[in-house]
Amino acid sequence: MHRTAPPLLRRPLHLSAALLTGALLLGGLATAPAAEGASTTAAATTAVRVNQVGYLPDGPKRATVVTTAAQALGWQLRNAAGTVVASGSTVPRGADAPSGQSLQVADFSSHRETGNGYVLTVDGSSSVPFDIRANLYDTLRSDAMAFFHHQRSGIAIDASLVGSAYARPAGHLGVAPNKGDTSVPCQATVCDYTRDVRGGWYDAGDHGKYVVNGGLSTWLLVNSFERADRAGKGAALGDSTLRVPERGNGVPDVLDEARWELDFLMRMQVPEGKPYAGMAFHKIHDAAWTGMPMRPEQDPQPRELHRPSTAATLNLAAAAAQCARVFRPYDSAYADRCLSAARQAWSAARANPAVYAPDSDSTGGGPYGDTRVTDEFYWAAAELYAATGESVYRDAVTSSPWHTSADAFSPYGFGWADTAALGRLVLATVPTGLPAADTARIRSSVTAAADGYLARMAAQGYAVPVPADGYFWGSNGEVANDAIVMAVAGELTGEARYRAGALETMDYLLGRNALGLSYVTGHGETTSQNQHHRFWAHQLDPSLPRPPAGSLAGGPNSGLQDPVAQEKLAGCAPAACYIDHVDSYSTNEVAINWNAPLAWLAAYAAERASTGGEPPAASCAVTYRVDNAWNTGFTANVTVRNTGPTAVEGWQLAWTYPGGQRVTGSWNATVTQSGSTVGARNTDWNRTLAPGATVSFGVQGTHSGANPSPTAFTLNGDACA
Ligand code: 9MR
Repeated sequence: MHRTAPPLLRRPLHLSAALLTGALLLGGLATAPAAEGASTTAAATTAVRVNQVGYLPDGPKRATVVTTAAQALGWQLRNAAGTVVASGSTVPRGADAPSGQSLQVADFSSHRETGNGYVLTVDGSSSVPFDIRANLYDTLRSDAMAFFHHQRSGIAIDASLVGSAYARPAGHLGVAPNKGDTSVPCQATVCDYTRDVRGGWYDAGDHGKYVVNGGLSTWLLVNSFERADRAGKGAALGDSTLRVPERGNGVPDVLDEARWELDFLMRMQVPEGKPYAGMAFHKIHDAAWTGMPMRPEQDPQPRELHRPSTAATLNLAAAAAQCARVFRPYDSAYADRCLSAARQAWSAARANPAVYAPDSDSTGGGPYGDTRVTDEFYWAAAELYAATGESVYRDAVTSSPWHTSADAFSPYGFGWADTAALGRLVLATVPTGLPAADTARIRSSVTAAADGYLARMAAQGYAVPVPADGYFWGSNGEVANDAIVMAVAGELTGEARYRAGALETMDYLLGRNALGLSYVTGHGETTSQNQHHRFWAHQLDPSLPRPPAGSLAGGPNSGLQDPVAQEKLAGCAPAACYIDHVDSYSTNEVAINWNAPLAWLAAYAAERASTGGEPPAASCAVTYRVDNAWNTGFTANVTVRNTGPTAVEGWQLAWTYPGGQRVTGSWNATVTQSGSTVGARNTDWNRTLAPGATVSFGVQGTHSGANPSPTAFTLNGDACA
């Protein structure tokens, strides 16, 4: 099916017949027959579809009921003891085009009491049990982030971090039978030298490493940290919070994980003195598709570098420029290295603006073909401008058609081939020298896009932000990407409906959907568990593990682009075109660009809201002492004590001045003020606040008349005593 695309909008996302043939090779040649008796996921057992993990106390709580009834039905919410704690009536929604089902919606958002084992009953059908609790997403945050460590190439995956079932030797370090990735030749005619392109993350269920997708996924992980940090909650992804080998190095763990890929991306840059210097090779993968199953270190195929592309070069530029900004407080030398790589990539892309990766290049790896790169130019320019403030990048931003196009946020979401929205997100959230009116316009475009997603959710029984014809390869990633836009709109406006929208997409991914299935392994009662992967291929070989908890399936794909989907899913409604079979790579693969927005969203949802929910116990105490005050000025000393049980790695203290005071200077902290709100952030040398330890810093300011001291403080977003 082809859609008509406005001039700047992405081409239709369903593949053409020619490409489909190529795409079939992705797994078709690679796949062994399913083991005898291999089962697919059992059909959903209940008509009452809920988020199987549960709901946040202060979040929306809706369920969808599959029913042919036309009139409203009564619903009852029971606690674990079986007592009805809330009841009400459903709202009939009628026929739902994406799912092909007739639906009603039950809304129990007003029930905020926490507990485990709630069950929602409608018309004789009961949901699976679920929880209502504030720490609902803590585990998903670390599991979804851990996916990237599992996918690392070039390093042993250690049992101490992942458990013995998932431990494996390093893949593609030049140890037989591997033939890569320490000295990889180009495909014939592409280059006459070899490159060391070790490391990075395997893209998905295959062993390929693709710069386009790697750049996007890295950007999303780093962006998840940036977003949390802006909210004063970066510590949740800080050092020693995730299962990564770099724990304890003083750098937020999510940035350590991103760096593993950033290092690889920079290794993919064509060296100086060679043709296309500064560009990035589009991808490196096996010369021919390997069979299933196959652990990375057992892959005997020759590895090859494929021709550089403008799109890959610009994805590298964007991710590396973001690195320069975000890594600077932790490692300025690395930030410099990233910036230099980003600048070189940008220049090389400008010199070679139309080197396109073809869709036909799909032997042994996926194509990631893209023949429209104006949006990649826009995204890279936005990041380079945010990193440097330089006019050359500002001009590239403001002269891009994507800077003013109404299509920067497509109804089909952003993705590896559609990156204009990422440029908008950068310019909306990172302070730049753009005129205030321009920034306001960009921010409005984010909220307008979010409103579009909310409107679509409101019109659908399962509250999905994608249109009925938007269920293509990786639709679950698209859903999560849309949620990111809503979450950022919430950050920009403070309006609760955007957070609610972002959280409701989590409901969709975790079970409130056409199949009543959680698409995330290990999170929910009935979950995907046979995602397409060469190592986690338990369905093909029972001695191998299933995908680890926190792995997101690609999701419903009405394109049916693999033989299993074609055989089993013919005639499916778009939102039901999914099968939990290891060979259905077009509906059931995992991929870094789908788990990255899941991890982003899980980190967002795991944050405790400032109101509602379970108030966390205070783990800090603050004294604010005015040392000197004169007519219009004052100095004050602020002391923060960590009264909690764990070290705080990187702190930000925030307060509000009640008397119009303005901060004019500070020592021992970096202090910024916006309106009456003040934020004080650690310096490089006092960033660690051990349990029981204190840190003091000073501020100088002005006041007029009274100089009342602030009375409430938050440390990394949590209230202090
Ligand atoms: O996510 C990609 C999807 O948008 C494309 O339609 C599809 C076919 O080209 O490829 C997907 O990406 C796959 C990549 O090519 C190879 N590694 C696995 C990826 C996820 O299926």
